[in-house]
Amino acid sequence: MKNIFLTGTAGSGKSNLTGILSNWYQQESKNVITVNLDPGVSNVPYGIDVDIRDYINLKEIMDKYNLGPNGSLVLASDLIATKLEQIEEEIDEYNPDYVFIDTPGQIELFAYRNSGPYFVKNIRNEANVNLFLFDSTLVSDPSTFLSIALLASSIKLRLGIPQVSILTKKDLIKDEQARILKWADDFSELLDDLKEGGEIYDLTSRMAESVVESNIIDELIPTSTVNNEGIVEVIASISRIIDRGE
Ligand SMILES: Nc1nc2c(ncn2[C@@H]2O[C@H](COP(=O)(O)OP(=O)(O)O)[C@@H](O)[C@H]2O)c(=O)[nH]1
Ligand SMILES: [Mg+2]
Repeated sequence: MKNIFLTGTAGSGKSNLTGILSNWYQQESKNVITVNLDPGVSNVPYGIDVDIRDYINLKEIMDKYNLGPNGSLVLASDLIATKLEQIEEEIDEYNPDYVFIDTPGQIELFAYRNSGPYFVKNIRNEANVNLFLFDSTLVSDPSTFLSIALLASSIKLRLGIPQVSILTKKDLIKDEQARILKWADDFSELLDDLKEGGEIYDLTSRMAESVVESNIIDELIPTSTVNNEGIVEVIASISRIIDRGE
């Protein structure tokens, strides 16, 4: 099985894109399933095949350990790794070729604690890819763009698998799109627009240069799940990595 993880800041469009992409594979008669790894989610816009909430119950954790909503989410995220075997067994019943794995809204709970990276590194796979989502409503500001690009690098470091960068919700931005794509391509453009002076200039210029020149972002693919723009490009990118091993 080939695993496609979706990561990004809360609300960046992970669940929406999971729905659209898994549907596309289904329509192409591929053997595909979806896995929800977010123990705290209440509604998702697609049919879930394997659900972490069947193994981890947030309400039970709150009651049992006397925790508030935040504490129980942290504990629930830490428990994800302990359910790997059961999740794998359930996935195996479908014998899928492609598995779309929607990750928790709070990316820091998934990527910066040990459970998420453990899950990613140890789940059975012929190939893995991580789709990292840049929310276009956030990254049209240069300083936020740089911050999210650093987050993308940091996720790559934590998960250690090939990564595709996606600019979501392109229908919500207009002229800004061209600027954002320029920043992803050329750090001097980003630096110009940051207009940072003084003591922070040295920091931002080094960060911008390392993030852009290291090709962490490589290509930023603009998408919209409202009109399905960019979806074919994302699928081509996934296929290059997991089907052709590029
Ligand atoms: N306009 C627009 N809204 C989107 C798009 N993708 C997601 N959204 C909205 O953004 C919000 C968060 O999306 P969701 O998929 O739940 O994000 P997640 O927290 O990363 O899983 C929802 O209200 C979605 O309807 C898009 O391409 N265009
Ligand atoms: Mg979600």
